[in-house]
Amino acid sequence: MLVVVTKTTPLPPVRATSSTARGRALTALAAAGALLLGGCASDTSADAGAGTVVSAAASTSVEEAVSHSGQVSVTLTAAETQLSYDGVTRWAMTYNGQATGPTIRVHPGDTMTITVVNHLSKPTSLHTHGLHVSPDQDNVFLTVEPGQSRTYRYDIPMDQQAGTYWYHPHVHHLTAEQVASGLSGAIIVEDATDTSLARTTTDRVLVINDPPLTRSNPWTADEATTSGMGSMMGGDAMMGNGSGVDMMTAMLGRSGPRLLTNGRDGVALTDSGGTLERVHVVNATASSQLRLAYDGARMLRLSTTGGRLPTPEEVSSVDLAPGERTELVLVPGSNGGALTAQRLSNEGSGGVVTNPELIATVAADAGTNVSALPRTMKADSRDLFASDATVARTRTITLDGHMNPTIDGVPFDPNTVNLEAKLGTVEEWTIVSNSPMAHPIHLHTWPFQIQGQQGWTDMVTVPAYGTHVIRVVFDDFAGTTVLHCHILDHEDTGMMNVIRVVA
Ligand SMILES: [Cu+2]
Repeated sequence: MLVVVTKTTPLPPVRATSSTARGRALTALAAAGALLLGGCASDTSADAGAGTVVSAAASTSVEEAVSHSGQVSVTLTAAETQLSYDGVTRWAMTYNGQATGPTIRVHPGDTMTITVVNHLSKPTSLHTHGLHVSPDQDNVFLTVEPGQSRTYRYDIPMDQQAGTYWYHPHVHHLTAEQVASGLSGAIIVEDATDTSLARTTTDRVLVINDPPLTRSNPWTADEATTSGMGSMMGGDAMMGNGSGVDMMTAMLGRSGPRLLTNGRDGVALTDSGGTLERVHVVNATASSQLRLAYDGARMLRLSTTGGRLPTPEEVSSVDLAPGERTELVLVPGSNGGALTAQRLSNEGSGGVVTNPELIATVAADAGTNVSALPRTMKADSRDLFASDATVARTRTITLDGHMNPTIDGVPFDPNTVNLEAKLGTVEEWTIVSNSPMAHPIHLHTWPFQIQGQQGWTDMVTVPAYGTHVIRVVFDDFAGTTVLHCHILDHEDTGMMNVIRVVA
């Protein structure tokens, strides 16, 4: 089996300098009080444990595994690690010792093989978020025990939409901790449109998370109450489920002091050689709704969370729930440009809770020739809401609860099937929220469409006391998997149901 791992073009960390775009952006952000640098890491020798100490140079780029002759094989070794950060180090859980797991690039029809080696002290597992693959292959009921390994094989179907997907652990009660601590990476599915785009764009992957910036794991039981992570209101009543966070954090979802991009305080996109800057963006946070904005000349969106749009569209901002992705072209102004993100509240009617945080700067000499982009892109043109569409079944799904949110009032039990659907049918779900929080609901395996919104997705964010109608096409694969809230502390406390699709 061919294994090709190459380093991508390194993305140097951003340093404030003069009147460059990055300096301008950092100055503006610092003035807004948004640069909440960790600053709590110092000597790390006592905390290194069995982890690997990596150098700053090694942590400044994301490795890539690219499929050749229809195959790609990757090993992901999960371990606790000390990463260089802000001149010192921070504790993290990593794949292969890197702040961001390797990017895996595949095509429809490829076979992707991933071996997870678990050097953590607790079980882990793997989920390929958004991929339309068999639930028997993307099996989230399996675990990889400490000291063990497991090899997952995924047959990417020919009808897999090109776009931005990602992988992360999915062990009940442990998902929030492991994802928030850094275990994730991007999967990019490429098709003929990518071949066309590659002629005129420089392709980057930006994995955004907000991990703890502490010397050791802040979610061990005796430290949780003083970590201050994710809890805007404090509180020290511990959850009884081993999640390692207080009740308020479990309710709001855990989040770190600032957003990191590929493990750093923003990255500089400086070496495009005059081509357009194209970025695949993954919201890999455990609970943070992001609002992306850009102050350069133009921002064009090529993909929604679930695949390509038929044509590039100009946007002024893009909202990404935790777990969602997008693909953007960033056209610089005369001084370049800065891509920023604000974190939105999950409570009530939402809204901004942080000032803009820097994600990436675009150099002023990057390409500006938007007319070089393909006018039409390969996209799945099916409209599940077309007037002549056939719906086999309708159901209402209710999101309940505040401190212990659930789906249809039933906490997760891996041995109980909560919903059963028939292979080859389309269902319409009205998802009604009786909850005072927004919940980004994710369905595995089968992509869907949201009424009133364009494009495909695998996630729908239902606002507090709001309703969304979605239509799901249960094609290609029978089997059993889950739907759940992607505020991962909600998933871990039971906001997850089992769905079985039968032939
Ligand atoms: Cu939720």
